[in-house]
Amino acid sequence: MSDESVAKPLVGIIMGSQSDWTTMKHAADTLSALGVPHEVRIVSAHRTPQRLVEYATTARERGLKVVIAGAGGAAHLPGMAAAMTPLPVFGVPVESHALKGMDSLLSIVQMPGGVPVGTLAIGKAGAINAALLAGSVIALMDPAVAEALDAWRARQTAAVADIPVDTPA
Ligand code: RP5
Repeated sequence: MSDESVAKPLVGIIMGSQSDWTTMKHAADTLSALGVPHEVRIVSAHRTPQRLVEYATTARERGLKVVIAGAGGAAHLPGMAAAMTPLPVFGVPVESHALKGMDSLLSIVQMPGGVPVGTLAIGKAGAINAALLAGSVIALMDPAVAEALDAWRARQTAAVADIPVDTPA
């Protein structure tokens, strides 16, 4: 289930740039694997500030339950989104070229008390985990998603070998 064409989206994935999509696609793919309807948008805190205002201030009334926001560099998107919606916001620091995502991480994680952003790891792992956390929130009210999450974890466990093997250098 990939987008709003199938069901009303419960999770909104936003990102600051097209260049963030290779990272944020992992969040979308993970939500699809869990059967969580979601939407994906490019919303830049700096380049499209009015689009961000519109998106964040209408997110709850449009039926979204969680927002996942990915950005890199001076990554204000998750924090600004959190400032304008009461929904849980999970922030994904995208790996920047100059500083390898440390700038993104620190920009997202150091929110002032009172405006929370649940900050994940830099890059792909953070995008996947943001989607799993969003899935956990949706699972509180949707038994099918709870079952999908259990199955996802069981598959992950089953995929771990007992003994390591040599791999080509
Ligand atoms: C941020 O600036 C975006 O989230 C992106 O990670 C970074 C670079 O954007 P581009 O210059 O590649 O569009 O706003």
